[in-house]
Amino acid sequence: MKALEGVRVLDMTHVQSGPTCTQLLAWFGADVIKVERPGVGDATRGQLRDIPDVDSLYFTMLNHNKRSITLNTKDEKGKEIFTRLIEECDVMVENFAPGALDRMGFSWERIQEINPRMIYASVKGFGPGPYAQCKVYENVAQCAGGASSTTGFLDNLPLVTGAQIGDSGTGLNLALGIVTALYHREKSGKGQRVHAAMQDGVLNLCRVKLRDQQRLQHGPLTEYSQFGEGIEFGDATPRAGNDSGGGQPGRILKCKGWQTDPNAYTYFITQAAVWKNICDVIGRPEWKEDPDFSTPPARLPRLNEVFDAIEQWTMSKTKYEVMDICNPLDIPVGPILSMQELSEEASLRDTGTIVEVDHPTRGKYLTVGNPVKLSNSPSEVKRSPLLGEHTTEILQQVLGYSTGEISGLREAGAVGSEDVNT
Ligand code: CAO
Repeated sequence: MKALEGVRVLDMTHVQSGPTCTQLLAWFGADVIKVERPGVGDATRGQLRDIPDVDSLYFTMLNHNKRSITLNTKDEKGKEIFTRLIEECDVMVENFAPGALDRMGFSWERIQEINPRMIYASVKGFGPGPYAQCKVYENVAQCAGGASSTTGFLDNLPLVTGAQIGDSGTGLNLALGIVTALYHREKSGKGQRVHAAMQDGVLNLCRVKLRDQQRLQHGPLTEYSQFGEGIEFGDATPRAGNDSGGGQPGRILKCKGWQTDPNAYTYFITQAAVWKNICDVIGRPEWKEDPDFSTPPARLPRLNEVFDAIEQWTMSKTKYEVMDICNPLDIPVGPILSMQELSEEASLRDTGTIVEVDHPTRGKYLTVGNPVKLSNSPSEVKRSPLLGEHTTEILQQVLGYSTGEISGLREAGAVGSEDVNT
C-alpha cells in the first residue's frame, strides 16, 4: 500500500508550481484527478512542443500518475459536477491567478460549506500585501524573492538560476503543507486552508543571503572574493559569483579540456579540516606551515592566490579525475555535470531519480522521478494522462453518473468528449 493511498486530490493546477505538488502527492499514492477545460486543457500541453500534436515534455514531466477529466467549471451543470467532486475529495489544489476560483463561485467559505474536511491548498505569487493580486511566473519569483540580486558576478547583471526554485520549490512547500494538514485533520476532523507564496519560497531558500545582509552591519563579508580583492561592500548583500555560500571557501575551477568543453569544470571547496591534504595534492606542501596560508583567517585575503594554484592543478586533470583523487582524501569537490551526462548516468536510473516512460503518442522519453524515497512506499512513475482521458471513468466511478446522464452532460457542454473515441 502506498503512503497516500486513499487520499483523493482535486487538482485544479496548471503550468509548473501546482502540478509539481500534485505530481508528488500522486507519486506517494494519492488519486489525483486533474480538472481541465474541455478542448483546451493545461496550457503547457501545447507549449514548447517538440513533436506536432503531441503533449509537450513540459506537460508530461509535471503530470505523471494523474487522471484527467475535462469539465467546464464556469457552466452551471459543470459547477454541479465540480461541487460533487469537492464532496468526494480530501484535498483541492489550485494555482490560478488570484481570485479566479472566487469568480467561479468557489470561495474558501463555500468550499468549507460543501466539505468541512476539505484541505484547500493554493500557490500564489505573493502573500497578503501590496502585490497579492499579481500574476507571477518563475523568474518574477526569483527576482522578487532575493535570488536574482544575489546571483551572478559583482560587476554584471543580476541572474536567474536554471533550477526552478520559484515554481517547483514552492510546489514542494505546498505538498508539505498539505500532508501536514492531512495529519492535523486526523485529530481535528476538520480541513484547513494551505497557502504557499512563491516569493516566500524563494526567500526561504535564500536565507544565507539574508544572514549575510545582517552580518554586513558588523563588517565586510570576509569569505566573499571581493574582500580579498579589496572591493568595498555596499548596503546590500552583493552578488558573489561562484563563491561558496558557507564558511568554507569554494570556487568553480577549470579542468582539462575547458577550452572546448563548456562543462569541463569542477567545484572545489578548501575545507579547513583537509587543508594539508589540499596542499599535498596541488604540490604546495610548504603552505601547510606557512603562517600566510596555514590558517583559514590567513587565507581569506589570499583566496585568489590559493585558487589560482589549485586551478593550475585541476587544469591538468579531467573533472572526473579530480573527483577520483580528491574524494579518498576527503576533499569536497563536485564535477559540473551537463544534462547529457546526467541523463546517461546509470546510478540515477537505478534509483529512479531519472526514469524512462512510454507514452501512447510520444513514445519513450526521460523524466525525473520522485526525489524523495520511502522504504515502504516506493514510487512508480506512470505516464501523464491525455486530455480528458478519464472523464467517463471519473464520472462513473467517483460520482456514480449513468451512461445516459454522461451523454446529456456532454451534449450540454459541461464535460468534454475527448475520451469518447479512445
Ligand atoms: N473551466 C472553465 N474555466 C476554467 C477552467 C475550467 N476547467 N480552468 C481554468 N479556467 C479559467 C479560470 O477560471 C480563469 O478564468 P478567469 O480569469 O475568467 O477567472 C482562467 O481559466 C485562467 O486563469 P489564470 O488567470 O490563472 O491563467 P493565466 O494563464 O492568465 O495566468 C499564471 C497564468 C500562472 C500567471 C497565473 O495562473 C498565476 O499567477 N498563478 C499563481 C502563481 C503561479 O502559480 N505561478 C506559477 C506558474 S508556473 O511558472
